[in-house]
Amino acid sequence: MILNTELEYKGNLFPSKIINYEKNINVLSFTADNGVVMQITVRRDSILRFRYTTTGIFENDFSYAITKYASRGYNHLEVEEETDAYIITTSKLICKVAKVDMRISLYDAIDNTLICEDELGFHWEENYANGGNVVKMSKTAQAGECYYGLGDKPVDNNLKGKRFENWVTDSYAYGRDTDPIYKSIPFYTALHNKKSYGIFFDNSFRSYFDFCHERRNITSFWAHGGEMNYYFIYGPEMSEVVTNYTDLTGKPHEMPALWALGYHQCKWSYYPESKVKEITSKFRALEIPCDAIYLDIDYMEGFRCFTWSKEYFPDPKRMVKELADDGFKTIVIIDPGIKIDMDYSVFKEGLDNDYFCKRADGPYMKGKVWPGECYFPDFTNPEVRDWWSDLFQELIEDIGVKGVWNDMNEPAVMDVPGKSFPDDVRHNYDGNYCSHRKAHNVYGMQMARATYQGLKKFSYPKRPFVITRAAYSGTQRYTSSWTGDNIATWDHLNIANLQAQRMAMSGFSFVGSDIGGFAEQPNGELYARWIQLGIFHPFCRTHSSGDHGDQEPWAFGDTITNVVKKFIELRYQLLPYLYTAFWRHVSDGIPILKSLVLYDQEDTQTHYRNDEFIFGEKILVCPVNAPNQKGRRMYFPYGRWYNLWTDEIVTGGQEMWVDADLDSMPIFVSEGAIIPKYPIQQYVGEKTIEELTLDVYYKLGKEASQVFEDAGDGYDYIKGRYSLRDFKLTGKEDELIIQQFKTGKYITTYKTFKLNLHGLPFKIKKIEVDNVEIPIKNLISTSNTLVLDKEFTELHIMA
Ligand code: MIG
Repeated sequence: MILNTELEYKGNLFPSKIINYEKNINVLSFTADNGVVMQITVRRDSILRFRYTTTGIFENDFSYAITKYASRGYNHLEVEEETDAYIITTSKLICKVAKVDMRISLYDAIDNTLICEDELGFHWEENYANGGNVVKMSKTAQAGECYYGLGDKPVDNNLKGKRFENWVTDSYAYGRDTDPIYKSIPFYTALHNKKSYGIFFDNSFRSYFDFCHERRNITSFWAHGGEMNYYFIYGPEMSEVVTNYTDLTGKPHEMPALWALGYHQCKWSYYPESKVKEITSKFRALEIPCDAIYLDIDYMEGFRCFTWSKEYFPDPKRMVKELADDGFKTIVIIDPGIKIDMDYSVFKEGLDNDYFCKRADGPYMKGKVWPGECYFPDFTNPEVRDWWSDLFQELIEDIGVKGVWNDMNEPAVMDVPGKSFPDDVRHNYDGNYCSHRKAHNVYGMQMARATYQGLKKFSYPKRPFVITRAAYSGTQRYTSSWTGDNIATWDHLNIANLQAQRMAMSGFSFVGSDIGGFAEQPNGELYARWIQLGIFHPFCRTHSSGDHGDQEPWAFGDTITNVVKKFIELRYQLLPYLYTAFWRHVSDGIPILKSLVLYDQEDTQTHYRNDEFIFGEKILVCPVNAPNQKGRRMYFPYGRWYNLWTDEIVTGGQEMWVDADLDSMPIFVSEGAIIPKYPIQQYVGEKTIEELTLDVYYKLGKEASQVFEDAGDGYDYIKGRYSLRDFKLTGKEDELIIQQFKTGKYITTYKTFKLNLHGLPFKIKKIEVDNVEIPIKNLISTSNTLVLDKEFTELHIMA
């Protein structure tokens, strides 16, 4: 049996001709002569789900990826029968089902262009070893078609020409092109002829995607078991494909606490307590902002989860409180392996209640991890998740820990072939009992979910904070994530950039890398350049392995410390901007980072770009990614861009050199943007915000910007206690107009805005606020800075 290739196998089986069609509201079933049934569910005008069974009977319809909150409903649905095909029409799509062999062709309903077409379509081979089938799908690639997405793959943005495997894997010191690594997100976005669609293959078995690698004009995907079950998501805008996929698999259940968007410092490991304090005090002494400090596995007693080392951390509650008084939130690691030890209550409870995973014939799944021999909770059992969530009570409620970091949840097991559970391990899978072949890719997700459940319960009314290493589609609902054990090399800076963009494109925005690299040690220049990139990643944390030397902002000499400080300060200034982007992500599924192709798919120059990306809606960033480079060439998307440092304007649609000494990096602001900024704080909440700075970038024409704020924690924002400012900027040759529409019941602490007007083409002669002229002396004319009451609704600045 050839499992790893899609075509070169003579045992492929195919559906035969359709002999029956039934329609049940939005579920259309087609039965072939040889018993294959294809079900098409019209979820939305632009989302069709395809399921196939070769036995005539579908499995219980259960998915960890799809959220119950996903939007449903369509405007139009019509099915017609023609001689050779059934034609399904919605307001966005036309789907043709060939009667002779069930092959599918999808067209844009508005202009009839071909979007996606089956080549062989659905086919399968019998899996005699395990039962069931290897289920396969192949589609014809269109001319110039490009592919993006697929989670954390450490490769260039455009996936064309490559093949990938989805099997969540602990990948210490992975590199460019290592595959698979920690996450399994079987979703990609395709683009051709200015139109974009996506495919989400919701199958948790080991799966493969081939983008014109095996055969030049064919894209295929297949899995080692389960159903051929995929969602076709039509755009035509790539941004719609991504937001629709995110709607389907879920947006984060809540906003992160604002502090979680601050800077985090981590190491394997900071211990004992005095070392932790030494680090946190140094941040404050050097005035480098930081919100979170991490404890890696050495804080525990013999690596037993939910315990503390008496020697290193004799009084965790006191320590956590003292750190909190200094503005530091303590975050601790929790792994899945539970040490086999009859005197350890977590182990005892798990054993007594039958919560640990077992092998096919009954013995426990025993594996070696940090604590020595361990058993592993079956997080796919809802009862186990409840139990697990309750274990966090002491840690969170009593000791005051603010976040939990789930590691090793692929699950990683030492000293065994495959470095994970063997295939025969049994899982509950929420009542859909199965082997590890099916549960492997969701195990880490379900652990993070159970952890999230615990943090949510015991942090309430504050917001939970969780980080996970392993993930399957949908994990973004519960947690943030990091990209695992990278290396302190320049190429890994590039990889981190690609992974953060790719994850954002795959519905999972709250992601960052181990800044500076986990394995080995960066030099100061690499660390500084990586910090510059890292402050633009939604999750911003330095982490490194202890045996490779120090990796704190001050570890590389004063010059580097100053650069690092400057950029972390910029992160803190941009917090309201990032928070607004996060709110757009949580409410509408809009990715926080946008690869250039996602930003402007019509510009073919963007299709193979890797380095530049859009942070939020308005800021264009390009990391400097090679040593001793005092700048770099980069591509500017269409539009006009202000250099953040000099206010110089660059016209997009071209590649250009940008100067960037070590203390700088290419950062550009889209013209017309209004960028909100907070003062620099050492940690979120250190200062009461007395004034909101608005950097206004003049544009001839109109532009909209938003600022979302709330209490920065808690759930009142859901009840309307938020402040949303919608700004409309209109620039004319001799006038700049800014209108403000405010909604929400939250009252921000500041009373005034400080407007910095960038790029005004005229000298200000007259200012009107809500139809009343104000004295020009309110203006600092040297810098075009103006302080105004925050409640203005219309501002005119005139020549
Ligand atoms: O086998 O907890 O990716 O971030 O510091 C290594 C120790 C286990 C791997 C994680 C890394 C963490 C480390 N862990």
